[in-house]
Amino acid sequence: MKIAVIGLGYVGLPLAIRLSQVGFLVDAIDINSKKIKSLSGGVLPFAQDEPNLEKFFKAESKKRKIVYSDKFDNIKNAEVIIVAVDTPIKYKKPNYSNLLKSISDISKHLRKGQIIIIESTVAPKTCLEIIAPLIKKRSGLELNKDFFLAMVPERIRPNHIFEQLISRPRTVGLSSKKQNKKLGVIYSKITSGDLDFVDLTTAETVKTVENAYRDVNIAFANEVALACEELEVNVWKLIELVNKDPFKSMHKPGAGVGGHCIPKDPWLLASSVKKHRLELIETARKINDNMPNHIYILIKKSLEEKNIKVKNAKLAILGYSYVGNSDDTRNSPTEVLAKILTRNRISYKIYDPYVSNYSLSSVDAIAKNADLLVLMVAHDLFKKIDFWKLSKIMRTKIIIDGRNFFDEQSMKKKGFTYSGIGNITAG
Ligand code: SAJ
Repeated sequence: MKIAVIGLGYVGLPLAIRLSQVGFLVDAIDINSKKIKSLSGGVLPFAQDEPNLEKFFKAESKKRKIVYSDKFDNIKNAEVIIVAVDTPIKYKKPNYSNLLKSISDISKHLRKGQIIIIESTVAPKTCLEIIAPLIKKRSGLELNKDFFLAMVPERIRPNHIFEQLISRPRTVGLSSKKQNKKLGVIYSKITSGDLDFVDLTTAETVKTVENAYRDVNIAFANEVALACEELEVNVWKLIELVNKDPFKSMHKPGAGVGGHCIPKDPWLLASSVKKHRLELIETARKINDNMPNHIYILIKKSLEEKNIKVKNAKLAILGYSYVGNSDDTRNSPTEVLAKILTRNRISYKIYDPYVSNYSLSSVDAIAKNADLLVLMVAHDLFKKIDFWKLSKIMRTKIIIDGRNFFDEQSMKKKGFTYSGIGNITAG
């Protein structure tokens, strides 16, 4: 069976590789010709440090079962077409421009009997109310008569892509039960996890709700952290004790919620629910989006306690990607903090070993003569920082820990004034 994959990003490329691994012929399509040239030449255009991605990519390239192309002509030979293009939001509403362009391009070459699978995250009812009508309009083909539609939301996280792709359960939404068997054949080869067959809208809602669930839980942890700062309780100790109850599982407060899933999917869900205001979900988004600003408040507080004028301060910021040990900077909380600092004309330098724009520097270089070091991203590499050395080159020794990453006592022993999200030691 030949399968086409449209959109070769963090989801589509690993999926194309996985499909080849399990024996399918794959037409891997992306409109970015530079990316296609790189892939066809055996060079990964991104995420080289994703575990196994480079190894598996090169192994499958040798088998020559994946054809990389920036053209849609070949999809007529595919039995199944999987769409994995990005579906960002703009002003809290879905921005489907890439998705609809892909669907239109696919429709031009669609033939009877094909199945289109959407793995991109979309708002509930998008398949039935936007995608299916667009396919009919562009191809003249009828849903469930000439073509079938499926919604199988991706469930992978950067740094764990293949580990999750081959094991996570998948929700398989279908326009017609007639395709259960064929989708079952494909996805049972991709993953050993359970396959749950549902309708299209249920599948769309499962994906957006699971990320809204995570966002609300993170927001709860963040709100408790703010309460703990006022109560002068260490939120990390508090969470450890709360989670000793087997029925509790508090998430981690932090310097912000970034990435391409969590900040976006709650708004996709909310965009489809018209009659009921999703107050808790929308409030959670506001709490999480405010965390970089809260870091700024902690920075100001720490500087003032040392009688350092904020406008004269020099800051060193550790980490720019949205999550530890990743080069992915989408919705980076550090980007938000940097904008706040710039707006307040505060001098800062950023170092992130994973992000090319910020990897040419070093911890020492940004810490030299700095007054305050703020950790925004929990890169394992930062565990190796020599704070004895930093204590000699920084002008003032202040640490703001945005991820409960450093050991408070160890920092204090080295002469640093330490505070962090949910952990404000008096004075
Ligand atoms: N974060 C917190 N506190 C937490 C967890 C995360 O502040 O307790 C922050 C992170 O620092 C990051 C952001 O939230 O900035 C997102 O982190 P994430 O761990 O949720 O990572 P994502 O965005 O890659 O989430 C994906 C999601 N998977 C899919 O959308 C398919 C999410 O549903 C998964 O739970 C997550 O991966 C995972 O844990 O696998």
